[in-house]
Amino acid sequence: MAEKMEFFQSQTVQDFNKEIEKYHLGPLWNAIPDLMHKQPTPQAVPYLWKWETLYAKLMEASEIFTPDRGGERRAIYLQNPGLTYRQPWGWASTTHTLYAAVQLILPGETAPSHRHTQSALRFIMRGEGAYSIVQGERIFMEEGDFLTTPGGLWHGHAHPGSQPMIWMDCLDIPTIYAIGGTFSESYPEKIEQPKVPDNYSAQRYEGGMVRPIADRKSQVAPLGSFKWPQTLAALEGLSRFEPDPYDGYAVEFINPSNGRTANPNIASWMQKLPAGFHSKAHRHTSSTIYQVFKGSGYTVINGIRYDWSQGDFLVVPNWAWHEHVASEDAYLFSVSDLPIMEKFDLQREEAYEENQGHQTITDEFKPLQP
Ligand code: GTQ
Repeated sequence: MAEKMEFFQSQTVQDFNKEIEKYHLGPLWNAIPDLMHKQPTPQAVPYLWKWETLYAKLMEASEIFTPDRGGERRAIYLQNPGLTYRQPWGWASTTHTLYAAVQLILPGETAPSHRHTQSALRFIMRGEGAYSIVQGERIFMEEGDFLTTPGGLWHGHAHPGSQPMIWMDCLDIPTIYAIGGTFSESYPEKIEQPKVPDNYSAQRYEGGMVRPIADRKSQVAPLGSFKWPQTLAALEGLSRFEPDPYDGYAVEFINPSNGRTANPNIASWMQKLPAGFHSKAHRHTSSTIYQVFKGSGYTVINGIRYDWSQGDFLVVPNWAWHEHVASEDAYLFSVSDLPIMEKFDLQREEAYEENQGHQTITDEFKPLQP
């Protein structure tokens, strides 16, 4: 070992490393420990954004920015402090693979139709009356609804209702950027016009887990929105039985025509943690962004306690130990890059074996307030 260190620090090696740099060449012997470590060493850090901050900043944004002025959507994204300045133009995404944002649309506003290769999904946090138009279907949104807009589909939003609406966006922007797959274009008109009846797809799936026979053929997004009452009913049925030791009562939004995740690159779950539930700790190669839809509790990530309540967002980076505790009945919406990891055959999971599966809490996270 010492001999090895001596070799790396020797003048001959250091001079050579410097010398080849001039020719845009690099010595593998220097790089390999940082590139091929024993296990994932995430750059994203665990982090929590409070609802009060997100709400306050969205409201401030509404005074200086409209979808007509400047950009096209009033969205504020969550920048992981561990990724800041590491990405192009100083931007940072929420995890190394996914981007999450909160978007506010006011009555009378239109966010123009466009399409891009990035896949998107939305989870409705507050309000009602706005619609998203996807594949010619006006999908009216209500609290707790989940909407999927896989890459390549035209989508725009408009708000004929009467109260502000806020939802969570999640897209695979950093992944598509990293693999050089970015394409995007505006719709020729401001917003696409309806081609099918309003809420068409949700009506076709009103019964839940039965599909119209036409949907035996795999389609990109045969069901555009998953309504909260159906998701809740699924969780109520599930919660008559034993919870999963790590995730409580969790359901995944799926594409009914092929059984895969509703969004091809992003897994989305809704989970119920009943009051008093304390999960076991585990870790996995996928990273997760949680949105606290209802309730309160805390999550211990790598020994640090993150207290959360309604409206907060929490990031659990890849390969981080985590366990959840619910103080009152809690409903957590979450997104993860599991489908991306699965495509590379890299999904792995490990249980925390010590101390009956519970971490020792060494500190508490202090969130920033507005
Ligand atoms: O609403 O279409 O947060 O295209 C980022 C990109 C939202 C959207 C985002 C988008 C959208």
